[in-house]
Amino acid sequence: MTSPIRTERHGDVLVIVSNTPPVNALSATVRQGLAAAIAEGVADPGVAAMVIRCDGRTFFAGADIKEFGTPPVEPSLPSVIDAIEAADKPVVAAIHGTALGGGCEVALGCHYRIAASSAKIGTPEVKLGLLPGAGGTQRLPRIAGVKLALEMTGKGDPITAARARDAGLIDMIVGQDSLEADAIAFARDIAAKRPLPRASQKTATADPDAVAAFRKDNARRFRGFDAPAATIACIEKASDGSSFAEGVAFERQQFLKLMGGTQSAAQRHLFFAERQAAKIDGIAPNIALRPIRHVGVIGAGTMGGGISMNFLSAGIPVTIVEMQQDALDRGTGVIRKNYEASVAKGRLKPDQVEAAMHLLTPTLDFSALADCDLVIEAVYENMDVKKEIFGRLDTLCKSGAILASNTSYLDVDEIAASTGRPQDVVGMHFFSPANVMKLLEVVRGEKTADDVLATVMALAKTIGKVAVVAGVTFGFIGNRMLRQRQTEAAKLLLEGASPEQIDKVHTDFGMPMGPFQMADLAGVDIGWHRDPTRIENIREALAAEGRWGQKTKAGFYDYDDTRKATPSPRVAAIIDEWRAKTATPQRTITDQEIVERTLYTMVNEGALILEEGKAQRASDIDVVWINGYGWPVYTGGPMFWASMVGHSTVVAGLEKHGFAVANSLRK
Ligand code: T1G
Repeated sequence: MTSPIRTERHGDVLVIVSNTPPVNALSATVRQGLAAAIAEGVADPGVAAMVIRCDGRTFFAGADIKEFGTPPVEPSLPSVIDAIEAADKPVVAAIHGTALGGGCEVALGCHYRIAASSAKIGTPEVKLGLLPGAGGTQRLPRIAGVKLALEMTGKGDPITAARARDAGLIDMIVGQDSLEADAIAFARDIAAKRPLPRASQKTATADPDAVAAFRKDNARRFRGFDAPAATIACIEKASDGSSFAEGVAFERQQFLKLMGGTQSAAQRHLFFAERQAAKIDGIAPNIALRPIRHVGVIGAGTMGGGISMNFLSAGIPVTIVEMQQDALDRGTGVIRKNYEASVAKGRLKPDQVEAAMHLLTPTLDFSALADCDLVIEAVYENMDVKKEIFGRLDTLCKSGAILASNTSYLDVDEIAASTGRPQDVVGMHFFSPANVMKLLEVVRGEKTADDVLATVMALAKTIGKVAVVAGVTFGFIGNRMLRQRQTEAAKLLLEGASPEQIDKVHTDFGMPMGPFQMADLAGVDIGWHRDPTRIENIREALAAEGRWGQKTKAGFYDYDDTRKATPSPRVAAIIDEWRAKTATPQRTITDQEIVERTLYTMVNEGALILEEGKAQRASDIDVVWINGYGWPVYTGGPMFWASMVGHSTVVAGLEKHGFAVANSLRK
């Protein structure tokens, strides 16, 4: 088998090239090839310096994640990097694309690093529940200091080549197209320079204030995760006077502990699950897509405005339609306000806001949608209104236009049937706030054409969304499962649990909030029939009293001016009234019962959704809950979590409470 590593002599410079599509992952054969090439360069008297570079779209994007959990194959990455650093001739890393994880560590093992101006460098291991396990936690602070090392390894986001140069991580930035030539020239220039700068021989200055501040500033972000604390401990070890060897030994120990843990298994599962979700079973990956150059949005409310921002931010012109001028002005005003808020947070520049707003055409004229390639309807949830709109779009829009509904649970096939072109109709279920939430449920109707589905799935990536294909079923994937949780939560209230107890089980589990905190945020009056004289359950009793949630400073909780929630004696009284009214026997509800009835039932519903073919794969359901509902990342999503808990345990928990169990969970 030919090695993915080749060497090329450019005079007295040996260029070591990796060619391992798609992202030059540092698999066993790559490591073997690298070790052999370095040995070749060291041994060859005609070689004065070496350059390591990669073909394809990127420098090494890290260890091969697919190899994790399989028996280790020599040489290990740390030993390859140690060999690079120990070489008695300069080794220059020539970086393009993204030098990530083990790829960044290879670069840190080199004596010099040059990068193309668009390159990025980073240590994203923490996003896989790991830490840089090939010397990165020891070399990075020795070169770039404790503060930047904490940020890079603790948060996992890559930094630009310019920032890396300013931090001393990159020695020179060169043009995108001249990387190899400039690297060879650079290597030749420094070939005779000694001593060789080896990161392992540098020292990192302790910075306890930075460590303390980093821990404090990110406490909320790191809640529940194991990897950040381990990473910070390694950075501290690198700057507490320990030797490099002691630091690396500590790093290895921490790394192996995380690698063997459930959190990393969960986060690695999600890494591949998110990439898998983009694939549509039964449709060729190279199917011709429909061009989307102009998007129409119907409704300038919260959802319509947020949806429009996604396209504007991606440079795609949007025509937004409303019925009333004041509603239109309010909607476009909110869009600008949201953008300006991003400027205030330093996430956007003012000219970017103007560029985006320039692409927006607000109008009261529905016929302005005639030439759109995609029209997204985002009006309130009423089937007759939606069918009327799609009927008008059918006669108005050009042939080949994609007609999408942002409904969050209505029947997309019924909507499609109100047109003469159901093959062009699809659901695009955004999550609120639509300009922020990453999830997009793409609802495949019975007649939705393959190229329509594929076009929308590809478009999702363009607008920075994680898209998942869902079938037509009430509430699609996410909301259908959520309904199980909400239904059981309401029953548990009647039987003896309190909103606080139920919510605490969910927040302890790692959810951002529990069912009742979520109801108060979204609005207790959502879906309410608005008749205060007709009260059929606790929720309607609250709504009838104007307890609509945070917006009225009273819902299942009472809220002060800072929106801080406190348990409500009035709600406790209402609950007691309903317990009496429904003659529901009271009993002590355990936290475990709450888990079984509110989380296991969601897993069960997920299994039914799969059995009915309304989701392509279990991992898609995990992607939905992680990106749309804040399910804790370190558990991998409901279906992965259930497999870790054990299906037999889940089945037993469901049967204990008399639930009909999905067959697939019994397997
Ligand atoms: N290992 C194996 N496969 C990988 C991979 C990796 N590191 N990175 C990407 N792939 C696959 C991916 O599954 C997909 O496959 C294809 O490549 C394209 O990826 C010791 C422990 C580089 C920014 O965390 O962030 O080093 O679906 O769709 O959007 O300290 O991939 O086509 O079959 O994502 O252009 C650390 C992970 C590893 C970086 C490109 N490295 N990769 O994004 O393409 S741990 C990472 C990415 C480590 C050391 C430790 C991104 C990308 P398929 P893609 P993209």
